[in-house]
Amino acid sequence: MLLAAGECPFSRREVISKVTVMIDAPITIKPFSLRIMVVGGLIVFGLGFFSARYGIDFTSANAGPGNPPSQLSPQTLRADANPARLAAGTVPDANAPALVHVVIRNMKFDPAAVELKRGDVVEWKNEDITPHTATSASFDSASIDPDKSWRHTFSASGSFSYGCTFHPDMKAVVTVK
Ligand SMILES: [Cu+2]
Repeated sequence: MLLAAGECPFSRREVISKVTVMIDAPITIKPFSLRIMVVGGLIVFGLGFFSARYGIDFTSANAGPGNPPSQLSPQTLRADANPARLAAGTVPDANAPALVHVVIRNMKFDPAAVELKRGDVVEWKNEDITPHTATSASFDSASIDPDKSWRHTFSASGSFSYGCTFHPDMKAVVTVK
């Protein structure tokens, strides 16, 4: 049988019956189960929407009225972004101990004189290629290797002259008010 372009070898009736069989055969959803799927899908969607929108946690662990919201809920994220809480974390406390840095570089303490208040901490960082110490009558770092540091808390007021036991020329002072 010869066919012209675009002509179908099946009659119209044959095509309709084949397509109908293709549509009808594998899909056997009853109206009842289809309704359940639609309603169930809407409920799941609704719960998910309200959970995301209002931070409602439907899990049993957090269902109690007194329980705090879970860590990842939007409520927690909003609370963390609260400006007052952020400000409280960034405003420095005048009474908090300060960390004062002294760099040991080119055989010198830099700065050679630091002034702090009682309770402050001084950190000596050795940026030379040889070991140094920060040693006084009341504190002694022992050897601080290159790229290492050592900290000391000054709890008493006074003037503390110190130096490096390896290099007697290296002298500096810490004054505690
Ligand atoms: Cu030294």
